[in-house]
Amino acid sequence: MSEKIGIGVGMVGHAFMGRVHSQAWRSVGAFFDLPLAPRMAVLAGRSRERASAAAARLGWADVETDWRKLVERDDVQIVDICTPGDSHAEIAVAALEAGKHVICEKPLANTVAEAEAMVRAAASAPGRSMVAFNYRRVPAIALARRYVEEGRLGEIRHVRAQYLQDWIVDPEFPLVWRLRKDKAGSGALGDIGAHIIDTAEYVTGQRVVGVSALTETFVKERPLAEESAGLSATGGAATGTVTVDDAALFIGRLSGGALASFEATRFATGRKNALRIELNGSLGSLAFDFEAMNELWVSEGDSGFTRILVTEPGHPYAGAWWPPGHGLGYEHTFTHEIKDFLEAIAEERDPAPSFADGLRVQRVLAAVERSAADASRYTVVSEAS
Ligand code: 4PW
Repeated sequence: MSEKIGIGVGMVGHAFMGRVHSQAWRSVGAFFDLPLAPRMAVLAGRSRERASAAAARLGWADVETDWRKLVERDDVQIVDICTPGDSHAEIAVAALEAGKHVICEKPLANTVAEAEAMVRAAASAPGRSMVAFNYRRVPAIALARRYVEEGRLGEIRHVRAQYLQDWIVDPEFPLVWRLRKDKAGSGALGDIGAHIIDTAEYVTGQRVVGVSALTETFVKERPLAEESAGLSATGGAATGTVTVDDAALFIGRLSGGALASFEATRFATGRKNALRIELNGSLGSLAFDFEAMNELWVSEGDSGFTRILVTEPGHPYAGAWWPPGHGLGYEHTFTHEIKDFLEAIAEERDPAPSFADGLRVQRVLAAVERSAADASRYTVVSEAS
C-alpha cells in the first residue's frame, strides 16, 4: 500500500445520484489502491432535517443547507454535483472559481450556453473536472473500447445504440423533475440519450458530426408530484403539463464514417434499464446490454456472436473485485468513475470525460432538438389519422 493523502469531498444533493455517489466515495478506497483517500466531509441539501438524515445514513460527517457554504469550506477540495441540471452550471462555476475539483452529474448542463460557461471556468481554474458518464466504467463497455482500439473490429460501419426504460409508461405516474424542462433541460433525450451518445463516442473513438431526429411526448398531462425518490413517486389530484420529450430517436454520422442510430425512451414497456450498443465493423462486431452488464458479445471472422463473461482479472476494473464469474452491478460503475477521477487528480492530469466532452454531448442534444423541431426535415408519406 502506498502512502495516502486525505482529500475532502463535499456533495450537493442526496437523492438517487447522491446515494449512489456516496456508495462510491465510501467504498472506493477499500477496493482500489489509490494515492488519495477521500474524506466524506459534508453533504448539502435544502432541508436540514432531510440532509442530516441522509448524511447519517450515507456516511457524511457534516451538513450544509446552502451549497455556497459547502463550496467555501476549507475542508472541501472536491465538489460532487448530484443535483438536477438546472443548478449544475452555477455550482460548478462557483466551485471551480473557489479552486475545487469538480465532478458533475450528466448531462453536463441544461443548455449549450451553460455547458460552455462550465468549460470556460474549467479551462481557467486550477481544479480538475469530470462529467459523470458512469456507463463508460462498466467493465464490458471498457473492454469493448479496448477491442475497437486494438483494431479487432476493423473499420466501424454501424453503431446501433439504445437506452430503453419504462418507468413512466403509466399515465398516472407523476410529473417529477425529470419531466420538467426548467429542471432537466430535456426528457429521455438528455437523461438517457446523453449516455448513449457518450457511450457510442467512447467505444468507437469517433464523434457524432450530424443528426436527424424525431422526438415525441406521449403523455402530455400528469399528476403533480407530491413525494418522489429515485425513479418512483406519488402524485395528487392536481395535474400539470409535461414539458420534455418522452422519447427521442435519431440517426447520425460519426467522424470516422460510421452510420449510427440512437433511441432513448422511457416507454419501452418491459425494458428497465436496457442501455444497449452494437457495433459492426469490417472484421467483426460486438454487442452489449446493461441488463446483462457482465457480458459482452463478440463476433470475429464468420463465427457469429459468442459471449465473453467480463469478470476476469485482466478485464477492465474487474480484478479489484470478486473472483471470476461473481459479477458486478450498477453501483460499481460509479466506484470506477470515482477511482479514475481521484487518480487523475493525483497525477495532475485532466480526467475523462472532461467538461469539454460533456459540452460536445450537449451540442448533439441541442442538434437533435433543432432537427426534431424542423418540420422541413420530415418527409410526410401520408397524413396520420
Ligand atoms: O442511469 C440512468 C441515469 O443516468 C438512470 O437509470 C436514471 O436515468 C436516473 O438518471 C438517469
